Amino acid sequence: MIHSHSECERLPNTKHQPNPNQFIMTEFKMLSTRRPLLPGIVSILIVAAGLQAQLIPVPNGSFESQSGVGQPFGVNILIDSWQKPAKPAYFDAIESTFGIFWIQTAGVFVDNNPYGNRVGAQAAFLLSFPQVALFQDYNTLDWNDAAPTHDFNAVYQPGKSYKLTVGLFGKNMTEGSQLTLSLYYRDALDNMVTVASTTITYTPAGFSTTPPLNLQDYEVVVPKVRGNDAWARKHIGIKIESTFGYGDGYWDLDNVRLEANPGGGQREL
Ligand SMILES: [Ca+2]
Repeated sequence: MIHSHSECERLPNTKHQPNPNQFIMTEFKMLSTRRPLLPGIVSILIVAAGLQAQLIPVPNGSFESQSGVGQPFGVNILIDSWQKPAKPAYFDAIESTFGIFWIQTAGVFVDNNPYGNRVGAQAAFLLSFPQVALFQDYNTLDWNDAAPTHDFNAVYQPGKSYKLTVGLFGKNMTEGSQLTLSLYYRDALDNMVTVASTTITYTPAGFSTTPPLNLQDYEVVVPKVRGNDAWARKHIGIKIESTFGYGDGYWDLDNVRLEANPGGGQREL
């Protein structure tokens, strides 16, 4: 237990006052005397809790907002908490030729033709054009943020490994279309630098549309972070990107989960 300097200073003042911690400790000692097994059980519980995976909340990781209720096709292209990349130059021609706007290439939708393992009422989609993406880190801006909210506030802590899991399904795409899931950090120049990634390749057989439909979990794992890794103590970023395709189909996704795992008991500071 590490006490801060101010806490140490405060201790003498509380000496002659009722001290709740002292009372609890006294009670605990009495219990221990009566039940000698208890301290052993307590230490086992502490060890078990220390090794459990810790879920890190990902804001709007279930794509429930903004709601698509009442919108055409139940789709809302305004996604809270996630940022969309700027329109790439190649997409100007798509906009003028096909009338599809960059802002429309990703959105959330009311899942009326449901995936059995969807969470909540909505999922998200990315059209299979290259560079269509959703990403989120400590400093990203969603559609109506004037300044970063810092709601997604997680760092790569030395001694822990990290796992990103996303439920995915691909539909109607050219075989070989690809989506990449990444965990990244920002370097000193604010560039996104990938720490680990997983690329999923679409095949009709791999994503059979014969009911019942279920999203398939894909994972990205960052091995135990070491203190001298470039990403150590940097904020975690999540990116979901259509990396190859012709825009002829789409990827559906839901239930973005991020967890930290204590890495085998050895701390590296
Ligand atoms: Ca959802």
